[in-house]
Amino acid sequence: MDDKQLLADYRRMLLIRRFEEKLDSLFTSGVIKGTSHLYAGQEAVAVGVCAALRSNDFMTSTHRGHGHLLAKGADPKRVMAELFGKSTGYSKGRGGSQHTACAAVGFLGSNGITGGGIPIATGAALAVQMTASAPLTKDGHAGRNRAHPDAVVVCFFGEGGASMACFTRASTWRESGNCRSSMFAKTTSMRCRSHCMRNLRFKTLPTELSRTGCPA
Ligand SMILES: Cc1ncc(C[n+]2csc(CCOP(=O)(O)OP(=O)(O)O)c2C)c(N)n1
Ligand SMILES: [Mg+2]
Repeated sequence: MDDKQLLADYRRMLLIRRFEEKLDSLFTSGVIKGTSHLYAGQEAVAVGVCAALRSNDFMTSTHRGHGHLLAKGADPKRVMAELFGKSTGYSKGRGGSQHTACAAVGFLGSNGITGGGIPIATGAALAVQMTASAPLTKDGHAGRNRAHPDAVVVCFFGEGGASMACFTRASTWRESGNCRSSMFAKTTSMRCRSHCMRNLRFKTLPTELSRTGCPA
């Protein structure tokens, strides 16, 4: 990776941090109603992964989606517009913090379901594989809805998602070669875990991964 790329990645990480700080103050002061889950502190994960992706690769997200969306190359003004419920937002202001999608950068959506991105990524990876081998149109074109044949689908999830049944099923599909997706889990230290996390039947991320045969 050259200096230019490193600088661009550092700028994107800084953009995410500043964006999240602003968002935090907007929510805590009540300017934006409701709640939001910040991505601050994890910028390097998303930006590092996105540095290896192309714009026509796909990504699924979590309830901490703004960081992923910005790392994938989204326009911060349109992300903020979405959070303000404006029609200029990526989901026309109807998705808000946890339900934004942006087809233009291959962002298949944030969502509030723990591990919810896992089945979406598995389905998208299967769709890429199926459309890649589909015949071309009569005039030799790939067709409007056809993904790039080498498209990659990346799935971000927290360690909470690794305790969900869909994680085990998706890992089995992946290992059996039924689909081609990459899964990136990040873990929260025990000290920071929420009450609900402690109630999940979950040990540690490496334990869950080894249970399914996935490399940790
Ligand atoms: C299916 C489901 N069960 C429970 C919840 C309630 N819940 C909200 S956040 C959360 C913890 C998620 O932990 P993790 O995936 O590690 O993400 P983190 O918040 O640590 O980034 C839970 C259990 C949920 N949103 N979805
Ligand atoms: Mg966690």
